[in-house]
Amino acid sequence: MKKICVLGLGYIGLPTAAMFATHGFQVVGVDINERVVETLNKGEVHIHEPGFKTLVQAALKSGNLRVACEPEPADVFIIAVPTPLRKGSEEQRSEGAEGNAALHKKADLSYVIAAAESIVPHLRPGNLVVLESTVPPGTTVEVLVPILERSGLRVSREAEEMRSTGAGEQRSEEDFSSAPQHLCTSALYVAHCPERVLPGRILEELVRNDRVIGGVDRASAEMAKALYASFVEGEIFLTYATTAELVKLMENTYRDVNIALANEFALVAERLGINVWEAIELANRHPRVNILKPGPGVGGHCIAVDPWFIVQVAPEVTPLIQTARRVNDSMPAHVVELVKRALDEQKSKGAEGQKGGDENNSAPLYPCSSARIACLGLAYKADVDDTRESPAIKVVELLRAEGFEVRAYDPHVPMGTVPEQVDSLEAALNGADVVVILTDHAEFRELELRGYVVVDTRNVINTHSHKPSQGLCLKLGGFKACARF
Ligand code: SAJ
Repeated sequence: MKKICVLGLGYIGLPTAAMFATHGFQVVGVDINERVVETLNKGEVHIHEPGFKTLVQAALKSGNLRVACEPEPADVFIIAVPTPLRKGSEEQRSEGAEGNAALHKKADLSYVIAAAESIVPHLRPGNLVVLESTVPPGTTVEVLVPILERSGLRVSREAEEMRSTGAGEQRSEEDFSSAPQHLCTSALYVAHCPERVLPGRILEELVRNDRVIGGVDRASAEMAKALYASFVEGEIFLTYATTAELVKLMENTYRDVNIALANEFALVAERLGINVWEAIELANRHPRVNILKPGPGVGGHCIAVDPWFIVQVAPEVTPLIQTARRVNDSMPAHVVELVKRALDEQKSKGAEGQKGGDENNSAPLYPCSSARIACLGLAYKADVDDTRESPAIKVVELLRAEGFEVRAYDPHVPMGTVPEQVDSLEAALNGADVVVILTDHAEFRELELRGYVVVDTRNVINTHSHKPSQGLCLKLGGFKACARF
């Protein structure tokens, strides 16, 4: 039985380890976080995702999955550790072609490097090392392979030729598959096999999605394909490692740019006083148009991060990608503007009937310090507990900085995530001057909020089915059209 050592037991490493363990492999899952290892050893799971607990418990019970804090010798090593943006130096300057300073963010590869270094003493001839973590193009060949070769083992001559000539970058799949195989028994096999699963549907997509596997040489790609074919039901496509790295980043960048376009359309629609949600629905009736949804911004550990990994390797030629990131990052501030507009609108509505109102007073109609805002949703998207890069958290922080009294509620997110968090919907809504819907959790989709002043950033309030009443609903991207409900 082949032995696999999986490094990193997070959203990707844990289900991957469990999947291999339930498909006949002997797996040791390694995490540097002792609490994660303790939790798993107790049969508990630290990640909330449909089906996770059952799968992991089955894998542990079968005896094929063990968890540990240190790696150990194996036939295959799979690295599935985080690659966040660098802290501290988040905004880094680079000089563009015309000398314009561009600001961009860079990948923190320290976890990948540490994981790779930790397996060096255990590497044996014939081992396969797979990098699953999302990384800037070139990382497998230029960062991972040199670390692994400290073991004294070498990748094949073919891989060395491809690396030294840069031939890999120009290779089509056809060239790649006809590449010669100069393999000797002491070879080290290395591949990049990026994950593509959607949080909320991880287990299903792990099995069903097509996979792209990039080898540093043909033999590495083939070895990785044989391994993943044990549970992947989708098609598996082979290519060069750097191509696979770029493919993964292109997928998420495509989505980020599309969402940025939707967000820009939302701002345009607000100026025009039309409803962008209706406009997008109609535009998407065109057979070749698929505009995604606007919202409070883009969160999660992937889409808000990965486009920067492309920018990092080619800042001068990626103005579109950089602009899309900034458009999406600017949305939380826009949500705060909508909250202020909602307060002003409500206040002026109240003031309309009052004779002798102070017409010369240009101060905001509603002083922030006295307004209480209920924020519904902290997770980055519907029906998950994940708050990484969540635009909802940014909105809470911005509202706090403006001096509003904030109460945040999210049925999926553990208490204490933000200081303003309350543990019930009632506590959040009680006395709220404005209710902001930031995440479209199932629990919020059927909410009865009539009578409240609502800012709906996710289009969950059906304004058509509500009769006019005292309430007010401002929709992101539909400012005037959905003004009252
Ligand atoms: N969002 C919008 N409008 C939309 C769709 C999404 O504002 O129309 C926002 C969401 O609210 C969320 C963010 O974008 O804040 C990202 O959500 P998502 O569901 O689009 O994607 P992720 O980050 O959960 O997962 C993505 C997926 N990539 C693609 O669909 C191309 C997933 O398949 C990847 O495996 C994952 O990134 C990853 O790990 O890279």
